[in-house]
Amino acid sequence: MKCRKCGGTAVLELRRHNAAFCADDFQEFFRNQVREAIRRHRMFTIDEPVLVAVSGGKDSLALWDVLIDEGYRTTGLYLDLGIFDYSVESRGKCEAFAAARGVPLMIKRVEEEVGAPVPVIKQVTRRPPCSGCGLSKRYLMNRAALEAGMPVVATGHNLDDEAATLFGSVMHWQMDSLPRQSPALASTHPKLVRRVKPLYRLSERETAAFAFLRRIDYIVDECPFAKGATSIAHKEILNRMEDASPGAKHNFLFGFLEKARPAFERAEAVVLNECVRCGQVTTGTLCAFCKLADQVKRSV
Ligand code: Q46
Ligand code: ZN
Repeated sequence: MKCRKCGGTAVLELRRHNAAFCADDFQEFFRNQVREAIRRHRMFTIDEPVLVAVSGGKDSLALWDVLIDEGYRTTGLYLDLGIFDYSVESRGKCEAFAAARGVPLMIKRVEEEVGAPVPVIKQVTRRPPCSGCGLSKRYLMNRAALEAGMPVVATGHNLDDEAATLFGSVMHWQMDSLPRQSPALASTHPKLVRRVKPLYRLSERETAAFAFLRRIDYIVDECPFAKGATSIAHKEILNRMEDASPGAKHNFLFGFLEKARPAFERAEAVVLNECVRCGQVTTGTLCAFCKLADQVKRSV
């Protein structure tokens, strides 16, 4: 196998691009995909500070690595979910990465912010752990960015994540999630920062290869609650389709973004209010995060 760029020995074959690359040219390919994502969706400019949400996994640390090397002014945000050893280890990876690269890392503990860690929230709400966890993460990312005066939060969602989310939304025809499925969500309220996903053009396998080649020390174990998640089942289905027909995932996601998504955008915009308690954005009067915190407070 030869590198498409330089003709040297290739280390990675990308079937969906019908190409193979050597280590150096693969890294350049990877960076180019991130640059293209940022440019195409006007995610942020070189003058804007970017809050990078990091979990300690390969995707978010690979993203942070690229953005630092591209010269962006980044701050990491690690949300400590209080999920046993997984959180202890993943926090350690983020702290070590930030220290080695000399970049600031902000840490917020869900236990402090909501009143209990994710495993307790799961018990209190009797809902799947990812439900309270996801809600808390979205809320805290936005609030942390606002408080720090940063206009944008970048997350490490990759092509596989995005395709699996889209698959799940389509399976249940979730009409409110479909228009929000985008690599870049604009700020629609002064208290909502932009949310962007600069890795949406890159597969999980590609971010793993990049993290390996860059010698990024990341947490390999998944969150223990990820096991039963439907998103994993959706990823498996999509992987089988990808094996049979390379590019299937890409076509599914990009076809939606380019052709179908506009049709799902709601005619009338949702009215956004400020939560009477915390002032963050909600469609009601008390936001879902404050309701969750109340529920936790009553039970622990
Ligand atoms: S951390 Fe939280 Fe994920 Fe764990 S509990 Fe679910 S949402 S799986 S990305
Ligand atoms: Zn609130």
